[in-house]
Amino acid sequence: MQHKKLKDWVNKMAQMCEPEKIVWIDGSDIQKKQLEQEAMSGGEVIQLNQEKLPGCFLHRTAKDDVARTEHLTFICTRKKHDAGPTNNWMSPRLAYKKAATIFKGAMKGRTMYVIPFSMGPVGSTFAKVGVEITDSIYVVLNMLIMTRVGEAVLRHLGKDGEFTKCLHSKAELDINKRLILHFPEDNTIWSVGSGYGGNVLLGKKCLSLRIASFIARKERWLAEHMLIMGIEDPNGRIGYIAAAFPSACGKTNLAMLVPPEGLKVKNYRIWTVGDDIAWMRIDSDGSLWAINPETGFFGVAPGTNSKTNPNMVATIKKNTIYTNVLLKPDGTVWWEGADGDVPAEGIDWQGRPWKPGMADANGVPVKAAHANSRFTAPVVNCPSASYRLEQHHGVPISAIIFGGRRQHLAPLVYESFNWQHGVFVGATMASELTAAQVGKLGQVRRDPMAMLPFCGYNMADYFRHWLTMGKSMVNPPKIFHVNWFRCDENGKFLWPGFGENLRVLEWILQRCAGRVRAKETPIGYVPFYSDLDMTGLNLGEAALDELFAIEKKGWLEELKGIKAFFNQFKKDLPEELWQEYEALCARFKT
Ligand code: OXD
Ligand code: MN
Repeated sequence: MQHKKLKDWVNKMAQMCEPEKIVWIDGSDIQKKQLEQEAMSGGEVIQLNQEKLPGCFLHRTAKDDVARTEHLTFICTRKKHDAGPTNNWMSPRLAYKKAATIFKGAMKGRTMYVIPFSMGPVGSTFAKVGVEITDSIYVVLNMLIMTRVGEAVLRHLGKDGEFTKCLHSKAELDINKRLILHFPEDNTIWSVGSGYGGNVLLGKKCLSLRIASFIARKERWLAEHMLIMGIEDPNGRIGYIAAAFPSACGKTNLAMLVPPEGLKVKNYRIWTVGDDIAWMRIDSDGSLWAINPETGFFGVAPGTNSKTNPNMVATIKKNTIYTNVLLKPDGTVWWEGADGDVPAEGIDWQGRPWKPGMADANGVPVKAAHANSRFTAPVVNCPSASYRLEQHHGVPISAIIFGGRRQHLAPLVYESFNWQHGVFVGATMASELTAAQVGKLGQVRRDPMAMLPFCGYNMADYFRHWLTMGKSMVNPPKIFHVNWFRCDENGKFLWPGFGENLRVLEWILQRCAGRVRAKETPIGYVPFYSDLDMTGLNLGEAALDELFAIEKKGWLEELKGIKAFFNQFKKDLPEELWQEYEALCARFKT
C-alpha cells in the first residue's frame, strides 16, 4: 500500500484507539471465512442452519442500540448556518474533542479492522471511496455485503486518491457516550458508542447521503434517499424511475414489486437497481443517470413475507446477516409478520426464551423480533436484480417520484407542472407518524425529499441545488407525487398497494413517453381514469373519486403548514419556492 496519507491516518487513529492489532480487509473469500469463524467464536454472530439458510448468521445488538439515533447525529461544519435549521450542529473543534475522549483507548484488547470500500462500481465516474476503521467484525461482515471492499479499491486509490475517513468504535456501546459526527469540510465521519447498522455502516447514511449530498452540491450531482427500479414493457423498453419516500413507507417493497394478477397478460418485468440510495448525474445527453452506490439491502424484517415481498423472501435465503430477529430451535429465524406459523418457542431478539402470548410486567406482549430488526443481503441474490448494477454509466431516469403516508389530502398520483414545481412538491413532502414512531398518531411531519435526517448541509441550499440541477438538464425527468395510503372516512385504505402500484407506475411512464393526456388540477396533473389500467382490480369509480379528490379546505390547511415549514429557512429559502407557494395559493383561490 503506497498511500501515505491513508497510512498516516490509520496510524494516528490507532494511536488514539489503542487496538491490540490492525487487520486490513482485502475483500477475499478466505479472509471473510476467517472473520466469520472469529465472529462465531467471539459470540458476535450465531451461525444459522446451513442447510436451510446457507451462509447466514444472526447478530443481536444491545437493547438500547436498535435504531438510528438522530438526536446524537451531528453535522459539524465550521459555521452553524451551513448545517441549517433542520440539522443538529456541533462545532468541529468541540465535536472532535468530545468524541476523542470516548475513542481514547476504546479498542484496547480489540482488533482494529481497516476497510477500504467503494460506493459505486470501482473507478466509475459516480463512485466515491471511503475507508472505514472499526473494532466490530459485525460491521466488517455487513460492509462486505453492502459495499465493494478490498484490494481493487486500494489499487484505484493509488498513491494519493481522495477518500472519506470513516472512524467507528463500539467503545462501551453506551448510549450516553454515543456520537455520530459528520465533518463534511474534512470529508470525515466519526461514529462511536453504537453497533447498530445505520449508525455504524458508515458507507450508507453517513457517507452515501450526508457526506455525499455535501460533495454532490459542489460537484453538481444529486445524492438522494431514493430507490431505483426499471419497468420493462412487453416491447423490451425499460423505463427507470427513482423514488423517495420517508422510512417505513415501503421503498424496498416497491423496488422489487411483483406485477399484479390483472396486469400479468402485459408481461411487465421489474428490474431492481436499489432500494435506498440513488446517486444521479447529468450525462452528456443532458439526461439524468443514476446508480445505486450500494451492493446490498439493509431491510426491515417485520412484515416481510411472501405476500408483501416475495422477491425479498427469496433474496434473504442465503449469505444474509440477520439482526435482532427470533432464533428458532431449528436454527432458522422468524419475525412478526414472517411466512409460516408463529413458532411454538424460540430465543427472542434479546437472547431470552420466548413463547407466543408472553407479556411483560405491564401486560404488553413481548415481541419475538425487534420492530426495527433487519437483514443484510446482497442485491445480486434478488430475483429481480438489475443486470446493469455494475455498469459504470448507471441507468437513465425518466421519472422522479416523491411520496408520503397521507390518510387524506394527497391523491393517489399527480404530476408536477414542471421541474421547479416538482422541486416544490418534493420540498413540501410530508408523512403522518405511525404507531411505530414517537409522537401523536396521524401528526404530519415534513420530510423534504425524504432527506430530512440525511441532508449534510443547509436544506435551503439543498433546494437551491435541486433548482439549479433542473436548469442544467436538456431532458429533466418528470416529477410526480404518489400516496398509496389514502383512507376512506373509516380509516380503511382505499388503494390495495404492493404489486398493484405498478398500475400507477405504468401511467407515470406513459406520461413520460408522452403517450397519454392528463387532467389539470390546482396541485398538478392527474390521470383520466380511462388511462389507468384497472383490469382485475375491483375498484369502482366512487373509490377512484375518493382517491383523487382534491379538497380545497384541506389544501388551504396544508398551505399553512408549508408556510410555517418554509419560514424556518428565513431569507435562505429560494425565492422560486415562495413563488410556487403563492401560485398554489392563487390556483386554489380561483
Ligand atoms: C433506513 C432508513 O434504514 O431510512 O433505510 O431509516
Ligand atoms: Mn432509508
